[in-house]
Amino acid sequence: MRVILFKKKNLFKMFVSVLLLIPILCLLYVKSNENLQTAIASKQIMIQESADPVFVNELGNFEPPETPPRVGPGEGGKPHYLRSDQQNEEKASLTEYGMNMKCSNEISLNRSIPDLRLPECKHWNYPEHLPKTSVILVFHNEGFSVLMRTVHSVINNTPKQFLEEILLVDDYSNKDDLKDKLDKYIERFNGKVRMLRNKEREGLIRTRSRGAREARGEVIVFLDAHCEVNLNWLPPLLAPIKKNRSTMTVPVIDGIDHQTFEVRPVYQEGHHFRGIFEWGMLYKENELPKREADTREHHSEPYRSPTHAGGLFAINREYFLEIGAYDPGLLVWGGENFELSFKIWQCGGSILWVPCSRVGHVYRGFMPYNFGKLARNKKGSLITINYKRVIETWFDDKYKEFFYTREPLARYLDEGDLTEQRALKEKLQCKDFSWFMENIAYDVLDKFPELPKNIHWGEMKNSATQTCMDTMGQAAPTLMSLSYCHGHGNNQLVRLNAKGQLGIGERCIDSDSSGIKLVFCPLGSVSGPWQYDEDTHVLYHKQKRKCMAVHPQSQHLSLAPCDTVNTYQQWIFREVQPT
Ligand code: LR7
Ligand code: MN
Repeated sequence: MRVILFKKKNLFKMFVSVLLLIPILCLLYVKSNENLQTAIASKQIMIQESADPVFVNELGNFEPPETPPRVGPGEGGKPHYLRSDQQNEEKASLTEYGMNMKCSNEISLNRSIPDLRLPECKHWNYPEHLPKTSVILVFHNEGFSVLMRTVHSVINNTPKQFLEEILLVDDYSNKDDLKDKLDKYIERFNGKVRMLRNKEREGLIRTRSRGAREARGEVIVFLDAHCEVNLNWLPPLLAPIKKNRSTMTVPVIDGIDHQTFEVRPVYQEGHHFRGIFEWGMLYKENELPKREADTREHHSEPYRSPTHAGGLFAINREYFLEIGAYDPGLLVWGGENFELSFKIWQCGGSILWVPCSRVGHVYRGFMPYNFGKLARNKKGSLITINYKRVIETWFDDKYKEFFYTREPLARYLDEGDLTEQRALKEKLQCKDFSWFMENIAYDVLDKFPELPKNIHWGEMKNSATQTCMDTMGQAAPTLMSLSYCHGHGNNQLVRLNAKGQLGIGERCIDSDSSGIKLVFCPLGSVSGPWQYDEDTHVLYHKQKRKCMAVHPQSQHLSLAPCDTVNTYQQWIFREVQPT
């Protein structure tokens, strides 16, 4: 046995070395605190290597160590309310950004948000080696603090070894604080955060394709510039891509309130939804159909989805470029989510939604920017032109008709040259749309059945008042009104189909005791109560056995006993033209 005897001299030596050690230890402590968030996230990767994530039944290596909860405005994802004397500034920032930037500015860029994952998610082990990722944030005139909170949240919640870079692509913003101040700010990330700037406004779609071309990671993840990622968000997105490079993965997108920045789970726990569409190409979500649910073993495992909302997803970079990135003919905003989804599915890839990856997104109150020169001030029709490009490329004739029935003015719009898109479809030997509808998007027709032809569409003018049916921009359920016939369609574009459904946009017209109303169409049905008499021009309600009428004095719309010679009950449909 060795006995160590401390001599006085030795004791002194020890004392000196302990003194020297203290600052070193302090330094290490500070350093490790800086890296704490990253370390927490990295802990969540598994020890054993396997291309598939493994589900372990005991609570494995996934619980992050308890840290004292942060305190301050908005911490824990709690709503942050401003004082009443700040209301003017609050309103101004809402108008400028479509979200309460004044509120955001008071919340830490490193704030904590609640872990919204299913409890089961803590039991998944992900492969230790996963592809390195470029997180691409394209932005146009975003608020500085919201944009930077997105960056901080990615840095804080992403295992370092998987993050190649965060690539910011500025789509020609003109706000001062997004220039030098931003360039200076990102220096603190020591090259991890890189900036590209467009020389002119390109719109989000082209800007993302540019980001993809210039990114350095094997995988790219797109996020909107107002997101906060949740605990261990990235490995669950990367694992399926590692297994199959033509799989695109989509996180579950939680809500961040645009006024208070409260973080709220998007679904009630235990429910899964997937992305579908209606025939006017409005994006919808549908509870996971049994046919897909039945293919799964664990409640928290990824599932197939026909499409996605657009903003947040991960994909192998080279694969994205091989399938042509986004169609370069799509302008600014809208429809690119469908283009990419149809292309992926029809050309041999797949889209998985990943319940264990969760990201918060600020849903704005309204869109604060215009579409710039590219749109020639025609917002509405620009999005419809994008939809038309997408359906003319990917739909079969039968389905194209449903789109034109639901969006009659689209026939007149110029979708531009599709030669290259069709050549790409040929080159990649893509399947037709019926295959997609039968095998992947089989729940679409349950919710939005085949559309019967329109008997009439256009503005619907009353013969007595010479005014037109108009929603006045009100959301359903609301009473319908009459107003000056402007001939532009929009809120006056009424369609009557062969099964008696009277619709405006995605809504329907029906009647109750308060009058003629704009209502939600019954899901899964395309028929309605109306019958139009081509000779007398009255609109007959088959169930209530009355006719649509205008009250001569109040102009109120309601049902009245039919009187075919009364001009207040006569309606003339007139087709309109796009403007
Ligand atoms: O001209 C533009 N240039 C840009 O760089 C217009 C916008 N942008 C940026 C913008 O700063 C933001 O970072 O592009 C991103 C998306 O724009 P948003 O946030 O104004 O769009 P959104 O959230 O209202 O719209 C959804 O639909 C779009 C259709 O083109 C995109 O696909 C968005 O990414 C998409 N957002 C989401 O999917 C988030 C979650 C759910 C929803 C809706
Ligand atoms: Mn957004």
